[in-house]
Amino acid sequence: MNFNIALSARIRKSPFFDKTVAEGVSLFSTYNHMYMPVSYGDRIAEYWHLINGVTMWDVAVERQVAIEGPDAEQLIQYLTPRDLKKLVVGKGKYVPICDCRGTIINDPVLLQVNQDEYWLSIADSDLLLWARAIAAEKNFKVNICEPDVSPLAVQGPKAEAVIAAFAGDWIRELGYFDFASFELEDIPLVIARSGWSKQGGFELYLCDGSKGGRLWELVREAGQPMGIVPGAPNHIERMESGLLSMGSDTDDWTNPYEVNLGKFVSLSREDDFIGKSALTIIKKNGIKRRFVGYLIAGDPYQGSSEHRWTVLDGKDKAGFVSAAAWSPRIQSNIGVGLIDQKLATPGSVVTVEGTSGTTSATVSALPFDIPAP
Ligand code: THG
Repeated sequence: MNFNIALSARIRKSPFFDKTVAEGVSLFSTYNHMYMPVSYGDRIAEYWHLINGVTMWDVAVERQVAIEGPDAEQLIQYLTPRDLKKLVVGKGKYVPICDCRGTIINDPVLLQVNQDEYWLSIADSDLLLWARAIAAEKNFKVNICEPDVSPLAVQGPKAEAVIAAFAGDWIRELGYFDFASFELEDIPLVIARSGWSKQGGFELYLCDGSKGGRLWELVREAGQPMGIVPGAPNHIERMESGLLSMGSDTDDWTNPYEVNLGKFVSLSREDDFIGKSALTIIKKNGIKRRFVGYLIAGDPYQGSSEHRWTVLDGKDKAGFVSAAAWSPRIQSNIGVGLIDQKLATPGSVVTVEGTSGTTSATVSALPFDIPAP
């Protein structure tokens, strides 16, 4: 292929953009109408840094939808099937959001930052438009905006040492998904123990975009002794860990039960929420597809997951592979995707029509089993 994607004002830039360019970012995707760094040239090397060391990621594309006002809690509860009665300031929650058909339209991390103020740290869809429309139609008293907040993730087994080096040892006590405010020099941050990997780590929510460059430098310096390198959400590790990539793995009919998020749907709630009646019927009838892993035969796959690959059961279409890559720890090509429920049992053998030809694949549970090194 011999083309580029045009840089235009319509596609927004992160406060860390100039730093990522200076660091040699070589591959962008788009996400929430922004450039999103996905590699600095060697995604396998970045994978190993994430598994064994520590990496820093510009994930400012995880935009915040801030909802504040007297009806903020009510709106949030109406937006998500998850029961948030026990939510408190300082504890984050993963809150899938569905439309009235029970289709997942976003899977944000929710932070209650104050009594009447919530941030939805969103995946790639225009949740702000949805939330504003729902709030207006329901006459909820809320303000909804996209604040100047941009997450920087520090992920990997050595991430805690990096964050402690500049923020202090108190961060070691932060529980999973817990967060607190912090000032680094004069840079306002929210520090959370979270991130889109299963290797452990933190997210620094930068609350003043003009200080992005300085924050990048400070984290880079603090991480020097631990060998920090720039990286990005890693497609190999996320597949191994079974983390959902909304929009890649989901389509216009994907419900939470299909993608192993049924535990976040509380049909027993007394109050109504968007999608409740659809999800009740889906639960009663049982799901027809399931999100699974695939162990895919063939030489190490080097390409990108530009399209979904068709999965066949004999001659019949049985599902798709939404992303695939070579896993250095499993020593096989792996993929994830939705498959007919009758084939979702680990061990089922199917055919995959991949970019480089037709091959066989074995269905695997998620997360994948990682052999001991
Ligand atoms: N961090 C922040 N915002 C985000 C993401 C993030 N917004 C977009 C995207 N990622 C949202 N998607 C996910 C998907 C999975 C998880 C977090 C965000 C996740 N899941 C854990 C799991 O599946 O094991 C924990 C779920 C739980 O038990 O609560 O971490 O990464 N700020």
